[in-house]
Amino acid sequence: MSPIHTHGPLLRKRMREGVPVIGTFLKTTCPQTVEVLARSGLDFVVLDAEHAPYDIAGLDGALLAAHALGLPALVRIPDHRPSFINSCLDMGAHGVMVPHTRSAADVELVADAARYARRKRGFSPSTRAGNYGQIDSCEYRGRADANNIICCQIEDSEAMERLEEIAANNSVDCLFIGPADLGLSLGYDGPNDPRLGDAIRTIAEVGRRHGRTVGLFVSSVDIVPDMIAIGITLFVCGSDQSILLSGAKGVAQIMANIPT
Ligand code: 3PY
Ligand code: MG
Repeated sequence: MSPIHTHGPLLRKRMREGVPVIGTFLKTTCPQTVEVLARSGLDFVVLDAEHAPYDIAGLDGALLAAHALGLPALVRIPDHRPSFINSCLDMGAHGVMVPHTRSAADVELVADAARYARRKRGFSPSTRAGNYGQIDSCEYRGRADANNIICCQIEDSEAMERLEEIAANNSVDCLFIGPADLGLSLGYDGPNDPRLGDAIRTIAEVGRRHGRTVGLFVSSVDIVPDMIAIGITLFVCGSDQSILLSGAKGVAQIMANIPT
């Protein structure tokens, strides 16, 4: 059985059950970073093709490592192009994170590209996701539809206006809040503006009412318990780069503090 069918379903199942899960963004585009983080205990990683220089070959190498090691890996796509979504899922991504989802029509476009049952996604069984043809085609399509995760980012004022219609769309697995873009789009001053907190609570309430997992980007784990208390259960904390930098700064600081 292909690894996607053993690890992907587990993540989606845990999300649906409301079990808190945490991952990080990957911005360093080499497979070795995935290989190292597969040993970290993180629940998943998100390969950031929106804000890092991933090309298709970079994604393929990272997804190969994720598959081989059983680490669920989503791809944050740069835009909503169906061909890119299809490629990511063919290469074995466990799902896509969709930046700037502004309407139910946006969700529909992504779902058409991601779900075989809608009869618009291009089909090939000879992919990593299809276990290189070593699985019955019908069974593969059924499992892919059942297991792939669609995380829609809520990070625009238009998305706030259309939150109910986005959250009501059954193709959405997770409403993922992007606080930086959301604050910018709403015209707020910065991450500590209390109105941003209100917007996050609104998204959590609407998402939970429609039975969606609600996710949030956090730069540190300190606020995770408070966010779990309002129904947010999926977290992406920082990135490989921020984790590397904070570890290295800690090492440098220890040396700087030793009296000479
Ligand atoms: C944002 O904060 O805008 C994000 O997209 C974080 O993932
Ligand atoms: Mg964003």
